[in-house]
Amino acid sequence: MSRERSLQELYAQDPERADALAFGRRGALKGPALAAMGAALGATIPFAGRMPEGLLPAALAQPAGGTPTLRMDGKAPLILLGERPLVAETPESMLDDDVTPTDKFFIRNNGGIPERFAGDPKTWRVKIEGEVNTPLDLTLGELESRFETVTLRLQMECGGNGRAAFTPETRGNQWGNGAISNGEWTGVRLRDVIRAASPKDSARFTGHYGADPHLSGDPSRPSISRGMPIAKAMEDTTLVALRLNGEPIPLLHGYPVRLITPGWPGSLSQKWLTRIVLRATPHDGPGMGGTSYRVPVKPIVPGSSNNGADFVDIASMPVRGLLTNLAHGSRLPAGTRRLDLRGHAWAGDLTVRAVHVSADFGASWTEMRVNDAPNRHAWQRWQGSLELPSDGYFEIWTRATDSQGRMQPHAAANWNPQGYAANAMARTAILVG
Ligand SMILES: Nc1nc2c(c(=O)[nH]1)N[C@H]1C(S)=C(S)[C@@H](COP(=O)(O)O)O[C@H]1N2
Ligand SMILES: [Mo]
Repeated sequence: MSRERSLQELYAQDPERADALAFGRRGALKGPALAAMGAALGATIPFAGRMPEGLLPAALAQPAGGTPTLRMDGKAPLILLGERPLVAETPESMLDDDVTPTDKFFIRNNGGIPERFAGDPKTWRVKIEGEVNTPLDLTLGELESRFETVTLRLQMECGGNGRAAFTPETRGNQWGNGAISNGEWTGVRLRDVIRAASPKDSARFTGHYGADPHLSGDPSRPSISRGMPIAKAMEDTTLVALRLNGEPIPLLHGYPVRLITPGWPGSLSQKWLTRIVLRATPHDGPGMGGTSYRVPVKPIVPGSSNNGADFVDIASMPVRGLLTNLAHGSRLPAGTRRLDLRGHAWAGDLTVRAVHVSADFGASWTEMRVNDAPNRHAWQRWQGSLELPSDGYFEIWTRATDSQGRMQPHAAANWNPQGYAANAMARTAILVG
């Protein structure tokens, strides 16, 4: 590992020399340069001959100097991406549980964190208004007594998950693959609440409001206020959630009530929920329109500027799989030839049909077993084993396929200015011996 660091250090100090050492002048890793890099990694690279040209080994594609860590009561040591607003990512190896423990939930705020509601949570009010015949102003106590309560495991993934894979870099939090959670949520169905308000025929979209203050301090500005087509709001897995993993929702995650809109960008899961407006036209709050949570209909030139005119709102998130029982950068004992692997995979509104793993830079793939989800919109467990030919440096590539046959690409596709919906396959570097 110390020799691995030495090439990383060389990259930090003298990137040109490091590149020449690792890749040679043509940007391909070959001959003596390859041997040099194998030595720098502290290992041979048994499948080096199958490495695509110009591929930067995942072990080296890490920030020099490490990443800052969140230190907070009640939260695991997540990767701290920003303090104002507070944003933190879950390392992939912390996502091994079937139900994500609350302390391991990633954190994404766009504004401040509101004061904890001091009153009895049953007296918090949520309004349903707009294109309805019977506007509602209900306390949480009334919500719970009027509507059926359900408990479901639901994936919630930030629209920017995987953003760090885009080239050129896009603006926003540089998420790896860990802006995903699969909690056990208890609440009432948004559908039942909307029906109780007797929506008019003109009610075709929602708009959501929460109690978090805008970073500017201006009380009239929502920090984020997104909305969705009524069909998604009426799905029986879209919840007005009151409990997470059997407990009141922690303040950071929306206490005392939030939306959970699984399978679509996490920004539709409004925290600290105060109000839902039904609308005849798409919502226009902060986070709607332009290039916000929108992707090009036809691919655009990566790095080009664009006002989002030919963009569409992201609906269902794309397929993704994670390897969760082997951390990136793990070192295994010499002689290890069989890896027992497991992880999770999900595909927005769809299901996952297959997960394959490769240890030879994608030249060959081994199919894993994929379990059914316990309920719609929960992620799926996959597991299986993989043989290695020798000691050395390997990358385990994990690639999921959705129920319509779409696979994760090798690199982040459909570049867009704000870097949404990147679902490049996961790469986990390991050293055997
Ligand atoms: N009120 C409010 N709700 C919000 C946000 C926010 O900033 N304010 N962020 C959204 C985004 S972008 C995501 S990805 C999820 C993150 O939820 P979490 O912090 O509980 O993981 O909350 C969503 N709901
Ligand atoms: Mo997000």
